[in-house]
Amino acid sequence: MDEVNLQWIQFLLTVMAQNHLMDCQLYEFHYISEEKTWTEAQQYCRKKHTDLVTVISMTDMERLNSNSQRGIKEAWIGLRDETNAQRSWHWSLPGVEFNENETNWETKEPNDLPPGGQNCGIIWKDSPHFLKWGDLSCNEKHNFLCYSENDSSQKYHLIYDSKNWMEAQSYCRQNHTDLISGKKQLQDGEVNNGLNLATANSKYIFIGLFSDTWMWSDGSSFSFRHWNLKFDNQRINSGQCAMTVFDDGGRWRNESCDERKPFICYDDKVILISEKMNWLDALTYCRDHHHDLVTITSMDDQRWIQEKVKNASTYFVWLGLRFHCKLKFWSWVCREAIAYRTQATQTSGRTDNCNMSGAMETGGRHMWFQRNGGEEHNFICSKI
Ligand SMILES: [Ca+2]
Repeated sequence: MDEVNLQWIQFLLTVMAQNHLMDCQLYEFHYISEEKTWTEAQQYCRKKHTDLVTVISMTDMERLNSNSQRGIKEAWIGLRDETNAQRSWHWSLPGVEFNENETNWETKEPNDLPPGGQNCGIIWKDSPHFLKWGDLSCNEKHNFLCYSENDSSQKYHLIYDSKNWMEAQSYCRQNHTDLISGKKQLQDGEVNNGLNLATANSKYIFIGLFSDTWMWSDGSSFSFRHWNLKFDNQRINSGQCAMTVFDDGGRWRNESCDERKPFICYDDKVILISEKMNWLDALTYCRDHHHDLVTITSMDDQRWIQEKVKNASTYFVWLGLRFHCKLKFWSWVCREAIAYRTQATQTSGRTDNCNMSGAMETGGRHMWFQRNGGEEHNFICSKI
């Protein structure tokens, strides 16, 4: 195959990626205008679709807002605060999971002091507690740290306005990406040396750490929240449910679960197959029984699949990613997409081996690896 042909094929794939990306969407939303209690809505969604909707990112929120139906002002989503549920810590930035083994709490923190408890995370701006984590009331107003995903010159920003935690989160999402999240970001040299944290106007600085008792109906662990600015997590929400309010930009409000509201279901378009097969058999299986091996075209897709692969029984899970030996490039089986490449495949060897396919590790950071197509792993199919 000569150079011209190769370029032509890549061009075609890129063009198709722009036109048909919708075909590869991993989950679909369904607006139901009939008013039901949260539990009735959950039953309806589980019967006719997959479940009440799980919202994993701002991209999802934009999708929900832009597809919202005329006449529906607010709708149940799949988030519920079960009575006496266990409180757990999360990071604000989607995709960063809170890990008990990677913390930097100050001694005696988190201590959840009364009144009302302490559900939001701070760091100290100066010694002797410099950069140590603590918990604090979310209603206090402090300076805060934002994280910018797409700004290579300055990823971290100390904001000298004093805001409560929810306002700080909103500010960071509007002007940057999110509040700073995860131990790795907080240990970045740019934060502890580049930013002069001692110049902050407040003793404490809010970070993207928060704790709550809210759980998704489908059991997934996504930590994305989009509460209204008056939301008070310290109030007892026990036994309440969450809805999205469209004239408030889709921001969420807590409400008694017995109220009757329209609601949003979702259809999961991917399925984890717990059988072990080589890549080609996995591809054939998916095409016979479902649609295709899964294609990942965005960070949100990646997160959606990460949640799925946690239930796999193998160390790797096949994706619809294959190496074209003669043309020397990787592509997705879903014909349109070669656009998403940021999570570049880790190369454990040379790519001259012709039987190479892409797999995601089921643990760790869920990176992609090139694996010999003859290996047998679980895999993920997309559905029509
Ligand atoms: Ca505390």
